[in-house]
Amino acid sequence: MEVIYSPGEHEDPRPGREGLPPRAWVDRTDAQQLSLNGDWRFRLSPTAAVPGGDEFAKVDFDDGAKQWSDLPVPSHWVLHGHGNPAYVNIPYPFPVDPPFVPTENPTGDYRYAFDLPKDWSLGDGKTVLRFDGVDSWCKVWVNGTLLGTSSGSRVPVEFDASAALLAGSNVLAVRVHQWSAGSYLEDQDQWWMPGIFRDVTLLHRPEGSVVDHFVHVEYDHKTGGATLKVDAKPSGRVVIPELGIDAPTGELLHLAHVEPWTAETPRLYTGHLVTAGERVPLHVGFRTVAVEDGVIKVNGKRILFRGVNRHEFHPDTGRAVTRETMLQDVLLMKRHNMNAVRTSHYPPHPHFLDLCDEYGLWVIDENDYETHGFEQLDWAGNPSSTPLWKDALLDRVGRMVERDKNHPSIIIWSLGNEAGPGENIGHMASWIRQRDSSRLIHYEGDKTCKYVDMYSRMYVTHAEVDALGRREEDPLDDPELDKKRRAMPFILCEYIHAMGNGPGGQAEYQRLFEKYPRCQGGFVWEWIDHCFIKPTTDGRKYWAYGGDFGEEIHDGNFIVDGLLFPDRTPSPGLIEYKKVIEPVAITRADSRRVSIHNNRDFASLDDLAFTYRLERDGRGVAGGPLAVPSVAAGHTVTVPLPDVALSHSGERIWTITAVLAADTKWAKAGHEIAWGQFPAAETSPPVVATSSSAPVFDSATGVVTLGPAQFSTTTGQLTRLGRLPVTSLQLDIWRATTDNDRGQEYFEGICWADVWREANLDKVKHRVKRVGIQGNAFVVETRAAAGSWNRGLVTTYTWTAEGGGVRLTVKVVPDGDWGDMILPRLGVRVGLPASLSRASWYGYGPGEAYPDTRSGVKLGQYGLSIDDLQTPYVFPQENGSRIDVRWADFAGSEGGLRVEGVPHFAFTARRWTTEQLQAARHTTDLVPGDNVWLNIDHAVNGIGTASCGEGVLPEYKLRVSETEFSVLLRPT
Ligand code: IPT
Repeated sequence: MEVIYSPGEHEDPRPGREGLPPRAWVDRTDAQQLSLNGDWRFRLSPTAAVPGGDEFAKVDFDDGAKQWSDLPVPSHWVLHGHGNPAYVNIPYPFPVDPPFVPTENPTGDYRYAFDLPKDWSLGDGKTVLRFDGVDSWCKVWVNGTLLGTSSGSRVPVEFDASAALLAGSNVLAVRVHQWSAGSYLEDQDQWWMPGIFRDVTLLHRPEGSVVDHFVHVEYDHKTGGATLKVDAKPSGRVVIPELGIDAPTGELLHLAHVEPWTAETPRLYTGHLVTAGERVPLHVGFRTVAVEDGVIKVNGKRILFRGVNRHEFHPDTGRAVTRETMLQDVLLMKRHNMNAVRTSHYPPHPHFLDLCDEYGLWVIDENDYETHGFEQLDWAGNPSSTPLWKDALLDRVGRMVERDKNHPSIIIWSLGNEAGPGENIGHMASWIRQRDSSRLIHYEGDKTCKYVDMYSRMYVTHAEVDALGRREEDPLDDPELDKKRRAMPFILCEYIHAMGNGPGGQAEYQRLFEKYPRCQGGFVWEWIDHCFIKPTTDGRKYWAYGGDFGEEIHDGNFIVDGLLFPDRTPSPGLIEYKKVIEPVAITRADSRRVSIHNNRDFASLDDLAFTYRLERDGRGVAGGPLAVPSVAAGHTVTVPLPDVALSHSGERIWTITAVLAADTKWAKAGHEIAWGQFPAAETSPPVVATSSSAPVFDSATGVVTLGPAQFSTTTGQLTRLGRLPVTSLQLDIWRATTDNDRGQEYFEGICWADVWREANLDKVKHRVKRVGIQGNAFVVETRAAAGSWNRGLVTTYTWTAEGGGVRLTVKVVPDGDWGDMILPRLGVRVGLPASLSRASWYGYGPGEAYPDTRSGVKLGQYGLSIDDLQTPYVFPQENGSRIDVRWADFAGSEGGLRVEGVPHFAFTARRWTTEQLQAARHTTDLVPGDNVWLNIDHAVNGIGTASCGEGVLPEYKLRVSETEFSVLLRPT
C-alpha cells in the first residue's frame, strides 16, 4: 500500500521533541519578557489529520476564513463553544489501546500574530518561547518554522525560538490534539479539557543569563544556624542584603543565625542571583526536611498536616486559573486553619507555589501522572510497569522537579496518583533522589513502600489508622519491606471525602493524629466542587456535573466533592474542618478555669488575642478580653475564668475564642482561629408544666379540640394549631439520601441507601389503630410500616394541653424483625403554611450539623429565613439540620409556631417535601410548594464519609429501638 496518511506523532509515547532542558521557573527577572496571552485565532477539526496539513502554520495563511474564530489564551476551547468538557473518574473515555488514541480526536489549530518590541535584542543570546500548560499535546511553529512538540499537559516546555523570530511582526502557530499518547498518563479524576490553558510567554535569554539555578538550604534547629548554596549556570553572585550575603554561586555559605521557614512562620529572605547577563530574584526559606524516629520532621520537629487536595478549578475557566483565584484559594486555606496542600494530581501553575512560599503552606507537589483506568484491566499494560513509557515518565517528573525545585514550601515530591505499581515508579524515585535529596518522596500506589519515604494511604478507616498509629498494621509478605514500612511515618494523602453533606467523622481522625506521632495528618479530598454553570430551558442557572454535557461515559456528580461550592463559598464541611483542625484546643479545666493548649508545631500563640463571653440561654451576659500568658508550641496553660456572678437559672455557657490579635497577610485582626464552649454551671432541669385542659370531642364534625389544637379523628392527625392550618403530622424516618448514604462503606461493604430502599423505608404507610381520649390526653395509636415488609413501628402519639400549646409525646415500639437496620432519622414531620418565612432558634448553629459533623457549630441564638436554612448542595440531598435545639420559632405573616424541646430536638424546614428533595438532580429542580415542611427529629443518623471511605461510626448510627420523645408546640 502506498501510505498517504498515517497518524502518529502525537501517539508516540516518547517525550516531545526539541524542548529545551527543563529549568527552574522564574516569574520575572530583569531580562525582557513578552506575554503572548490574549485573543488568538482558532480552528477546531474533528480529527488529528487536518486537511491542508501544516499549511496553517505559514505566515501568510488566511486565518480569516469562516472556520476560524477568536479564542482567548489561556483557556480550554471546550469552554468557548467548541465541543464540551467531559467528566470521567477512573476509566479512560476512549478504548485502552496504548499508545494509540481514537481517530476522532478534537484538534485545535491556533495562530497568533504579534510584534516583537523594538528594543528586543534578537542578536544578544537567545529568545525562548515558553508554554506553561497545553492539554494534551502540541506542535509549535514560529513564522512557519517548526520549533518542536510537547507532551505533558501540566508541565512547562520551552523552545528556542531565536532563529525563527523576526524583528517586527511574527506569527506563532500551534496545533493541539486533545488525545495523545500522553493522555494515557493523565487519567486524573477531573474534566477532560483540552487547550492552551496556561500562559504563553516569550523570554529573552541574554548572553550570560541564568540557564538554571538551584537554591540549596539547610536549617540547623539546634544552633539556629543555616547553610545556603546557590548553584547556577553560568556562575554568578548571590546577593541577600538582609543576611549580609554577597558571595559567589556554588559556595557553601554558613549563616550563624536565621529565622527558619515553616508553614506557620513563612520567613522568606529575598535577594538576587546575579550573572553576567541577568538578575534573578531569590526567595529563600531555610528549612530542613527529614524522617527521624519514624516521623517526618521539619527543622527537627514532627509536623502535622492539616491538609487538602487541590485541583485547579474555576467554574468559568476550568483549569485556566488566574493569580487572583490562586490567591483566593491560599487565603481561604489559611483562614480555615489549613497548613498543607497536595497539588492533586499534577504540578499547579507556578504562581500557586509562590503563594504557598509567601503565605505558608506545606506542599506535596505531585507529578502529572495517573493511569487509574488500567486498574480495571488488572494493570495489564500499565505505563508504570512498561519500559516503553520510562522516558516519558522521567521526562515529566523531571520537568516538575526542575521547574519547582526552589520553593521552600515544597517538602515532598509525589510521583503521581493511582498509577499502579511498577519499576518506572522506582526509576522516577531514583532520578529525584540523585537530583534533590533535600525532600521526601511520596507515592500512595507504592503499597510496599519500596521506593518512597513515607507510608501513604487513602480513605483508611479510623480503626486502621489506630492500628497504624501503634505500628500494628497487617504485615507485608516480605519481612524486610515490612520492617521498613512499619518504621515509616504515615500520612493520609486523601481522606474524608467532601462529597455532598459531610464528611462525617473528621474529629475522630484528628484525635488519632494527635494521639499517635506516626500519624501525621491528612489531606481532605478535595478542595472545590468542579462544576460549570448551565441554564435550564427557562433560563434558571444550575451547576452542571458529569453527564450534563451529553458524555457517553461519565461519572455523574462524583466530581462534586469539594469543601468549597463551585463558586468558592465554604460548605459546612469546610466550617467543620476548620474547627476540627484548629491549632488551639480550648477546653474546660474545672469550674473556674479554662485550659488552653497550643496545637501548633512551631509558633507560640502570641499572635492571638483571647476573649470570653458568658451567655445565659443564648443571650450574652458578660464578655471581654481574657488574659492568656505566652504558650509555646505543644504546651498548655490553665487560665482562671473571669469572676462573673452567675445567675441561678437558665443555661449558662462560656465561650472562649482565640482571634488574630493583629492583621496578617491572610486575614484581618479579629479573624477567629479557634474556640471552645462549655457550661458554666449545671443546668437545672426545666420545670414540667402540668396539663391544663382536657380534649373535647365534637361528634358532629369529628373534630377533637385540645387547647389551641384541633385533630381529625379519622386520621388522628393535627389539623390546626391556633391560627395555623397544619397537615400530615406523622412519624417520619426517611431522609433524602446523601452522597454518603449512597456510598459503599469501606469497612462493612454496606450501602445504606440500597438497604433502605430495599426495605422501602421511603414508602412508609401509617395505619391508625385507635384514636381516643384518655384522661386529659388525646391519644392516637398507629402502626407505621414500610411497603412489602411485615415489620413496623408501633407509634403512639399522646397529646396534652400545656402552657398555651400542646405537648406531643411519641412512643415508638419496634414490631417484627428489624435485624441490624439503622434508620435515616426518627421524628415527626408536619406541613405548615407557606406563609412561614423565618426561623429563630436557640440551639446549635448557625449552620447545619449532624451527630458526626457537629464540631463547627456553636450553641447560641440564631435566626435565618426558611430559604437560608437550606445548604444548596449541587446534587440535592438531605441538608440543613440544626442540632440540639432547645426551642425554635417559625414565624410568618399569618401566625407562627414555637417548638420547645424536652429537652432538645433537631429540625429541618423546607419549601419542598423530602420526596421532592430525593427526586431532584439539580437545585433548579427544587420548586417551593404550598407548604413549609418541618421535620422535628428526635434523632438523626450520622453522615460518615462512605461516598469514598468509612461509613457512619457505630456511635452515630441510629438503630431501631424502643424510643419515646416529646416536644411542645405552641401557636404564636
Ligand atoms: C481517589 C483518587 O485518587 C482521587 O483522584 C479521587 O478520584 C478520589 O479517589 C475520589 O473522589 S482513588 C479512589 C479509588 C480511592
